[in-house]
Formats: sequence, structure tokens, C-alpha cells
Amino acid sequence: MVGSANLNIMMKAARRAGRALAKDFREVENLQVSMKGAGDFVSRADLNAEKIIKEDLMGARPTYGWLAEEGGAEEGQDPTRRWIVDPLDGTTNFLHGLPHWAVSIALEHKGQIVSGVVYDPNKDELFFAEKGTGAWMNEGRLRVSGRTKMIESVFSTGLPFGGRPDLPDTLKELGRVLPGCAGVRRWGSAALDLTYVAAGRYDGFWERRLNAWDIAAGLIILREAGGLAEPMDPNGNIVEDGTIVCANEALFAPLAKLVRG
Ligand code: 2AM
Ligand code: CA
Repeated sequence: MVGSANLNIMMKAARRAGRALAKDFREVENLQVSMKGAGDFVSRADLNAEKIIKEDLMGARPTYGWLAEEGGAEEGQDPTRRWIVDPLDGTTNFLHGLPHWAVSIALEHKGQIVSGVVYDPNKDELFFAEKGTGAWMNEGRLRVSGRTKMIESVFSTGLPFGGRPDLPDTLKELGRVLPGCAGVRRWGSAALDLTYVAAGRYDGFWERRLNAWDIAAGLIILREAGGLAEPMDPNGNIVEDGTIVCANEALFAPLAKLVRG
């Protein structure tokens, strides 16, 4: 697929940051002996990846706004467009030497996500989409799964970490979903969770308490692959609220019903 100039800038930035992160990831294992050392090293790797992405994106489009996990928000001269960036989604995996993390870059125009790129350097999988032109992974077109039966379906979610207060609700939710499906996974990168639903690897995904940068790029990839997505509160907004439930067309309603209780 021939993408727009903006998509090409995003893909180039994602690959450049991904290469830098992959190099740092190989060092992480050696640092595990000193937990503090590993944590500081990962923070530096994360910041360095964000710097690379900012150089590429803001260098090419200096008037756009900026919202990123590490660097915060900056209004651009052009108030209608903004980059939404997570340089390293799946930081806990990265820190633990688990090869499941990604770079996530989205472009928002007038409040709508219009393009998204998620790059997993561990598998060299570049997921991308633009509004109206479908979703892709490397050279191939993406499509959500064709499963229709809950009992045959695999879903993904995020579980509360570090003492977050929503554990009781989460356990109730799992109690409703688990008995009727083939399994629930918790892989720790919301950006990759969304692209995996887009690729038909899982049949659906839900999570609360996410940030705009975790979801923005994956969301357009999912939708362009034919997936349905809503915030937990049907009257809310996915990117603003940081909640999402998504699946293929057949499984969306039954999954959303169980998750929402
Ligand atoms: P992050 O790696 O960029 O922080 C998974 O539940 C999502 O929650 C990820 O997209 C992850 O984004 C975010 N998250 C933040 N802190 C986390 C933690 N300690 N453990 C797992 N996920 C975390
Ligand atoms: Ca993230």
C-alpha cells in the first residue's frame, strides 16, 4: 500500500525508535542484577526513543501539536492536528526482558485519529492504517477474526497492577467472561493488544485506565481491520476516557455485555 506523506514519516520514526529500543533491550538482561540500574536504564531508553520520534515528526511537521507519554502535551500552531506518541508501550515487559513491547504513533485531526502506526521490533511487525484505506501489517492486509462463538474465542485484557483500586471489579468481570470463552490473556501492551485483535490473533480485548497514547494508534488499525470498539460507557469517548472494549462484529455485543456487567 502507498501511504500518505504523513504515514511515511510516522513509519520511519517508529522504525528508527524501534531500532534504538531493540539495541537497548539487548542490554537490559545484563542489568537485571541491579534492579535500580535496570529501571534507570529503561527510563533513559524510553526518553531516547521519544526524542528520536519527536525529532522526526516535529522536524517534518513543526506546526502540529504533540502529546506523548514522557514529554507531555504541547499545543501546535495548527490547533487541528496533533501527534499522539507512546515511545515504549509495554515498559514492564521491556524491564523484565520480555520481548513484547512496541512503539505507538498516531495522528489526530480535528479530534479524530486519522493514521496510526504500531511497531514491534522484536518480531519486525509494522502495523499501520489510515482512515479509509484499510489496515496493514508489513506487506499484508489485516482483518479481524471470523469467529462467531464466544466459547471458541480468545480475548485479552489488562489487569490492575501496583495496588490499583479496581481489582474487585476486575475479578467480577473475569468471573463473567472466563467461563464462556476459550481463554483470556494479559500481555501488557495495550497498543499490541489492539493490533492483535486487528490481525485476528485474539477475538477481542478490553481494558480500563489507559491513556490516549496507549490506544490512539491501535484504535484506527483495529477499526480499519473491521473491528468494532466502544468506550466502557457507551456515551463516552475511547481516547479521552481511556477505556475500551473491542472485538469482531459478531463477538462485540456479547463481549461488551459481559464486560459491562
Ligand atoms: P506502558 O507500558 O506504556 O506504561 C497494559 O495494561 C497497559 O497499561 C500498557 O499499555 C502499559 O503502558 C500500561 N501500564 C502502565 N503501567 C503499567 C504496569 N506497571 N504494568 C502493566 N501495564 C502498565
Ligand atoms: Ca503505554
